[in-house]
Amino acid sequence: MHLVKLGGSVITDKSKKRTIRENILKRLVDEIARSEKKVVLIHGAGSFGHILAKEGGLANGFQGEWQLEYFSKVQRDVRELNLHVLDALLDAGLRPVSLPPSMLTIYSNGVMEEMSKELFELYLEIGMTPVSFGDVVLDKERVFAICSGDHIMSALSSMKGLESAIFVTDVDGVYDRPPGDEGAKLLSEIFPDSDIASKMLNRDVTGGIKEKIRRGFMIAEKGAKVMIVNGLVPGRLEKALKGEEVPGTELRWKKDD
Ligand code: IP8
Repeated sequence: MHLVKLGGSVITDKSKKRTIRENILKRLVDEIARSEKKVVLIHGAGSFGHILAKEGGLANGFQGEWQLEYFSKVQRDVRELNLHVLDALLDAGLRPVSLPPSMLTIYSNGVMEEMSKELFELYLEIGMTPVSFGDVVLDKERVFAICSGDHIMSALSSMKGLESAIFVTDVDGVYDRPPGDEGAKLLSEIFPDSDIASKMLNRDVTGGIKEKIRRGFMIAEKGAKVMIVNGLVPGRLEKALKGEEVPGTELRWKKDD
């Protein structure tokens, strides 16, 4: 089976509140269906979560009662996005089932305590497509926390029979220098001790790609193939799922495996 995370910046327009990129979502979901692979699908929150979560300061936990309204609204909005994803999957002939993190996990000081893999495994076994997504969840110390899709990816990395984990983003992968710079080269693979990985993992870069790389290596350590691919280019996700060569970056745990 395969874990696929559709990034929020791919399936939504991140700059406009609650705006879906309908055609891209539809195409990516069709690619999953055409691959005929067993997939657990995770999606990010994009403009259905991040804008309001930031306004409500939800990432830092409880500071005042006023934030609870934001907690509710963001939970509501990411469910709306989830319904769009479920509809797209149904249209593609798959049988999705939604597994919201707020009902599967609890956090402690911003860290996920545990997430049951059993439900995901059982739904897959009966031929359904489990779908989970970035959400706002309860936190024992901070009252609430943001559970990102990347957290869910690594939490599910010990699922039975995991072959690959694919992070679908709006870039080709990891570059040897900022992608806008002249001569920047796409790296086809990186290792935890690569120069670029340590640069990415230090504080100088934004949370998004850094967290993906950190989580990606956690999954690679367990033995699955981990890829970052560009979801804006048609066909790449389908090929990656089928194990075919695609431009992108593989996150490898060791040089000799
Ligand atoms: O888009 C974030 O999930 P992500 C979830 O996977 C919220 O990072 C509610 C902002």
